[in-house]
Amino acid sequence: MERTFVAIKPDGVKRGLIGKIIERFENKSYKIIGLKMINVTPEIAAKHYEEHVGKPFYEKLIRFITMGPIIAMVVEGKNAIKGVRHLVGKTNPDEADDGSIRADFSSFSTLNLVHASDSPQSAQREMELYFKEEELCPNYKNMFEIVLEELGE
Ligand code: FUP
Repeated sequence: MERTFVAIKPDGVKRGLIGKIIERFENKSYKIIGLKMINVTPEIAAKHYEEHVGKPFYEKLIRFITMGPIIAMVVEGKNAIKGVRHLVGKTNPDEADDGSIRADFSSFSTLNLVHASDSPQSAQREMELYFKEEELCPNYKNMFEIVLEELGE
């Protein structure tokens, strides 16, 4: 099973979409093994988005992610990195597939609700930025795992 880092950004929290967004991941089989609400400090924001330093949208992105609390999560499941990105949808909600979170809930790239790691390297880096290993709870089975186990898979 693969792990990825997911964050519900301040717009998702303020709009009361925490439950609806988490439900999308759980419905698809992914297991939440780490979850907390935090205020992102400018220092954490700078580390998180270091690849975007110098881009025209960088300053706004940092201001936005530090504007209010986020929900930080570690999500586990089969091909979780690619699968979660698919559920989240393209960066620009107007280009995101119908049924994806960004397409269904936003029209603005700056207010696109969710962050999800884009590679195994970023997943590792971002999980370590937001979570200590002992904060994770991988020691339970969700219903998908239970049924698969019954099938002998
Ligand atoms: P994504 O991987 O889809 O979250 O997108 P990126 O890592 O490329 O960009 C990170 C964030 O920068 C986006 F979620 C929103 C912001 N952004 C803009 O505001 N405008 C852009 O043109 C590109 C990104």
